[in-house]
Amino acid sequence: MSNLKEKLYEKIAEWRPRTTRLLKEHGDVKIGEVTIAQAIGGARGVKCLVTDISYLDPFEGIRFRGFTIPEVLEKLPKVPGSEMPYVEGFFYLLLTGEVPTMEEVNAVAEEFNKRKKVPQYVFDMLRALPDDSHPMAMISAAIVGMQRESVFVRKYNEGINKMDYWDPAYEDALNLLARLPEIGAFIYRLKYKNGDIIPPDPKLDFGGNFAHMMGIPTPYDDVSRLYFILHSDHESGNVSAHTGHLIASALSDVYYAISGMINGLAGPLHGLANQEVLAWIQQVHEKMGGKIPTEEDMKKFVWDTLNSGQVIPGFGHAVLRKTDPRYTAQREFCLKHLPDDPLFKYVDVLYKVTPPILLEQGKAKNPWPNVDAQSGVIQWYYGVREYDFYTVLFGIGRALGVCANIIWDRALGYPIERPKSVTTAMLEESAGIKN
Ligand code: HAX
Repeated sequence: MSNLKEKLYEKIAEWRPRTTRLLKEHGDVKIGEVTIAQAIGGARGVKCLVTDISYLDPFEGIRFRGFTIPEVLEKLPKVPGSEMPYVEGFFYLLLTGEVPTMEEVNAVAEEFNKRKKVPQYVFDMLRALPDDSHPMAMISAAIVGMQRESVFVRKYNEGINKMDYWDPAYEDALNLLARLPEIGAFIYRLKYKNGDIIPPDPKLDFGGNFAHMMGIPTPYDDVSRLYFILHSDHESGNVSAHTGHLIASALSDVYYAISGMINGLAGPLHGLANQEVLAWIQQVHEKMGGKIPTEEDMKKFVWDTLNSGQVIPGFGHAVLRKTDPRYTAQREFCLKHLPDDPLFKYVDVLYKVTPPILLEQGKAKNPWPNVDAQSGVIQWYYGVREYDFYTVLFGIGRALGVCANIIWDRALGYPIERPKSVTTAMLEESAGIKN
């Protein structure tokens, strides 16, 4: 057994009695009430999911296994000569809750290395897709195309004990994660660089290899590491994480679940907002004839968008009630590495004018920027200007968190998810009104 799997095995054995006890002895304790607004309004704030991988406080932002973003960036072992930690070490943290030693990071890197060969049929399939396929549709297809390789399905068909489901789920997750950087970079080079593919370098880490295959020099390796870490997880209720959890709850394997979560991430109100931000800024740029807008100019663009019934992409959040610390981490990177970049200046002006306008409009519960407001700027600066591709980067990162969740879901024996619906007439009856 690998180091990571052994550690996970110990953690699962420690954790299972906690879940069993809560269910058996305290299953009736209420943790919330559901209102009509929540039932109609997308289950906002309804507490009915459990995860120990990350927790999102509305005012503090995300903590991964109890660590804030600055703590994660500070505590995890760093790639020599880089500012950012190994993605491999971060995955170890997500899965086990412990900060790994350098030796443990190397063992995860070795695991990924062993498993990272992408089958030729995936490339053939991607090449066969129409040229105008969206990169999110391409990566989703590539992932589900590999479903035939699922260890979970094989073991399930052999009659594996329910208590051991987590083990083949772990195998599928590691096999898939190890391949995602190459698949992502292949899609980029196929679609936007005339199919001039750069082969992987087995000596490089997850983020470093991705940057290498994208064909972008350092510090893009650090950008990639930062990006994959920041986007990995945002507790369980967001569309992508929830979709992955839901699909896997039917004991559909990791390939089905991650392909599905990618499809949810591809919505403009969720992960696709990062490309929407760039598209929006591009429009402003054109209207301004390339000039950096003043705050007064920018206010007019924001109001025009709102008055035409559209949202300002990159602002607002279903849970957060302050500036997203993932936005702040990227802003700090920009201040250090690209403070004079014109696009960064656009986003900066947008940051100054948008929250007061959203407050004045009085609709958005959170007027502050989210992760997607800043991420495109960094990609653009380092040469990834094909903004349709940005959500693929988000998806590779998000796969780390969703895979970690699925492994733990199986380890703790979470059942098939099946909330109950009611009819409008039942709601009216509960409210004491007649139609
Ligand atoms: N611009 C304009 N209006 C906004 C807004 C924004 N950025 N954010 C929220 N609103 C509006 C909503 O559309 C809603 O209007 P209606 O009452 O007319 O339906 C109202 O304010 C109340 O919405 P809310 O309760 O504050 O927000 P929700 O929980 O319903 O939705 C969203 C959260 C993130 C979807 C929303 O803020 C939004 O559409 N933002 C812009 C898109 C975006 O940036 N998405 C990425 C979010 C982060 C993420 O998941 N990344 O993957």
